[in-house]
Amino acid sequence: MASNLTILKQKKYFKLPPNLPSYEKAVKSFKKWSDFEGQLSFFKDHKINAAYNAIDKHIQTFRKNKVALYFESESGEKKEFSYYDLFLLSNKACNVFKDLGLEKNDRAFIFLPRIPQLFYCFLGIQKVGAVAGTLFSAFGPQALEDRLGDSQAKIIITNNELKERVEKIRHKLPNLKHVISVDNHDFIKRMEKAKDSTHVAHMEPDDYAFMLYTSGTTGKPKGVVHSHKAILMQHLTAKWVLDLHDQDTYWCTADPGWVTGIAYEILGSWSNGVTSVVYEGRFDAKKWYEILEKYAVSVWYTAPTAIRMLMAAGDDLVKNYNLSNLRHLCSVGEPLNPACVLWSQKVFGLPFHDNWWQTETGGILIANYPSMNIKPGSMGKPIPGIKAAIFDDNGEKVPFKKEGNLAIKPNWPSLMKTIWRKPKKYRSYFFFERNTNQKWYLSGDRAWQDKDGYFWFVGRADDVIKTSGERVGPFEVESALVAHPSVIEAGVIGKPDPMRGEIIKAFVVLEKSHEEKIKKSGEEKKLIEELQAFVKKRLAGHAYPREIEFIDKLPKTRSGKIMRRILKAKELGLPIGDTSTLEEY
Ligand code: 6R9
Repeated sequence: MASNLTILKQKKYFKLPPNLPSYEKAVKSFKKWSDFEGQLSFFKDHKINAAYNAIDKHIQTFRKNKVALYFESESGEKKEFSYYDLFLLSNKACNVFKDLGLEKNDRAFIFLPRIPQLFYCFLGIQKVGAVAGTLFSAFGPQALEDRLGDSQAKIIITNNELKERVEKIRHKLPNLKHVISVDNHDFIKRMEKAKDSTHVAHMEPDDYAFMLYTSGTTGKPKGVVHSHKAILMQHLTAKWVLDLHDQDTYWCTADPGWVTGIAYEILGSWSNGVTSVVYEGRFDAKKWYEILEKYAVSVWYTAPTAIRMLMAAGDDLVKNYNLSNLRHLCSVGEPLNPACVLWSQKVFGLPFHDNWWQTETGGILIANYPSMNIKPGSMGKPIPGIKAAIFDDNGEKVPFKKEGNLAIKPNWPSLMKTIWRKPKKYRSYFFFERNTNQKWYLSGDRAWQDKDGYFWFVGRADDVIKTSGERVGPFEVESALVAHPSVIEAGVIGKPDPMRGEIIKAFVVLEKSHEEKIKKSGEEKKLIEELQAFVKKRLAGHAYPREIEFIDKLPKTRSGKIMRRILKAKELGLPIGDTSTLEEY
């Protein structure tokens, strides 16, 4: 458990003066977000475009020929792109998409591994004025169908390998006009022929710029939609929290299928003019240290599971590398154990700085800043301009040190604009404070605040699972399992795991004949593996249950809802709690 008493005094470890020299002063002097709009580039008609702000604005500056992207493929192939290169390539992509009939406000999705095409196609879609969406390359046909169907996407950009999964469901997607493979001769030819200048769509600040599907407790994943002006928040937080400077080489290890990859590997990072590293391959401790050393990375943004895996790889390994260029380390996605912060202080001479946000918030909202003392285990303090507070279930603020619901005062520039085609769901994120009737955004996380103003994460208020930093809805996994002929019902929970934060555990009720067969033949293990492979293929490589237990009956409410809370309590040997709504069990 995190100790409130351990305070890590920030030595003057930074080799550059931090962009936010005094947190307190910044908080005090903050008046309104529009005071910062000068940091954005507007068109003459006061309209904007996020892609223009990420890339094009640099073309008129000394950064024109600066490296924007160092790319290394899984097989070790290296490429580099200047801001000017990305400007030209995203202009071409924009023209290709326009030619194919993509228009303002249409949705276009990218289903690619972390390769350069992903980045300039994303920017190209935004330049059209269309809504850019991303999809993890681990997604299977069901996950794709849910997202492409709900968003009524017109175009999907993929590669030859992943295309097969799209083809399987294409007949169910009447709105999908083009499946473009970046490996395909036709696309390559179109890109070659396309003009390298374009008219970048002038958008209202609140017009839609990108969308991402994310999971809740129930139902299918929901389309969280963000506006062009969200880049203001991403820009400011990349400056204040990630402390990006022109001299930096920055590595954000996130995949753009996750909001972190969009906000801090495309938009907020490039809008600060930084040189970014992108590595296509998966996690590998040796390879990661190699990348940090080879590219002389100075700012590194990663996630707790990766940090724990690096810790597990041992202190001797890291000693083989010269990582003296590292200047600032940040982490997001799950609670960062105090042990990780202390370990990084020991091996890198720098502590990891935890920060907190969500797909829905569009940018970092609570953070540990370079100029502030870290309390290991705490998420830090709200961004200047952000008001965060803890509420009880009746909408009343609770005193310091008391656990409750973490809520944020709207409207910061990157708060989601809507949930795609689900306005009711969008409204359900907000509540009114009991005594003042002020409106707040409800995060769905449980937390508490200490007397110094630091926030401490406790857990989710709902059943959403975070495994290796990925957000997974139990319902999606349950639905995938139930699609298997042997499964009658399934209940899915997040089970605490020292490495992955949580793992997915499924309790499965088998169809009678299968149950008997298994009992007789003892082929339980084989069926477990079959079910795991089934979910992986259908849903996503990361969203499969690492543990499966067969049970006779699931605990349910009288209205028939699976009570995951009870499955979890039983699994952890905890008291079951209130069972008044439980059906006879
Ligand atoms: C950016 C991102 C959001 C949920 C969030 C919370 C968990 C994120 C955290 C953290 C503890 C942190 N979370 N950062 N928990 N400490 N520093 O992660 O977005 O994928 O939408 O997940 O992740 O539970 O509500 P997203």
